[in-house]
Amino acid sequence: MPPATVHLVIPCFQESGRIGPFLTELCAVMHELGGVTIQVVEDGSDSAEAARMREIITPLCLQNKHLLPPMFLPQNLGKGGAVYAGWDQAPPVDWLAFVDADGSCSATEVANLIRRVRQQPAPMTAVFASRWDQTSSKVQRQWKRRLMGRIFGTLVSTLLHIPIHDSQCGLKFVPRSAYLRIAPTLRIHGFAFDVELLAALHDSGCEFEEASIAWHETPGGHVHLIRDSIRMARDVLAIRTHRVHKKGSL
Ligand SMILES: Nc1nc2c(ncn2[C@@H]2O[C@H](COP(=O)(O)OP(=O)(O)OP(=O)(O)O)[C@@H](O)[C@H]2O)c(=O)[nH]1
Ligand SMILES: [Mg+2]
Repeated sequence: MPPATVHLVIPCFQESGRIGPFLTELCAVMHELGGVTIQVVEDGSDSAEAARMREIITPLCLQNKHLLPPMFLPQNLGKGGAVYAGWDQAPPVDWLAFVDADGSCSATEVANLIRRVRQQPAPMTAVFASRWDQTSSKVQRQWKRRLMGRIFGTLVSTLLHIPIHDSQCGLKFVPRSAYLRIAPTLRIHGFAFDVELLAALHDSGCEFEEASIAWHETPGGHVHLIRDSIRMARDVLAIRTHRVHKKGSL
């Protein structure tokens, strides 16, 4: 039987300075693996940035059939909005996935997780990469981000009663059939979109599992530790309220 197919979206905002080496490596590794399409979704950066992204991606597209032409969104939707825009236009694959543009998670790690999801007899259980294994020398993050990640993970699992350690890791795989069922209910497009995605999958009966990965933080991140954490915490509260209204209780 041919391996399960995967459509891998890379959400990008102002990433021309970081994406080149990672995208090149990803194209090579996915070519070896087969059955994977990759698409960059450029999330409404300015026209100069869009031109720089075209300069990087066009030659790679010519060399790599499995790298689809990039999608340029007319305005900035947020990371979740870009991921969903890519997933909504995906070819009819078995798995939808996204990975961060900065290469903090290497192409080899992406391939490892693809091998892992392909072990499922049919796509059933969503797989969320996790940087939770604090003892692992494979996870290199600034202590501030590590701490905020812990606090946020505890907030998510406590408020939503969903056992997860790292809801924000930038590599996730979702069975396409499960996504299609919940897509009309998804409203959060910012950095907390993963939390709503997780809750919607959970409530729709789709199982999920966390998979430890290696992570080497790349400098130049866009997430502002205080400002974005406050926004994300507000989004988690909104997700909780919405769920309570829908289900009557948690
Ligand atoms: N589409 C879209 N993607 C964004 C936006 N902001 C950030 N991203 C993407 O989200 C991913 C993660 O952003 P990063 O800048 O790497 O975040 P970070 O500050 O390094 O945080 P961590 O990677 O979680 O430690 C990257 O692929 C970014 O391009 C945005 O406004 N829109
Ligand atoms: Mg990053």
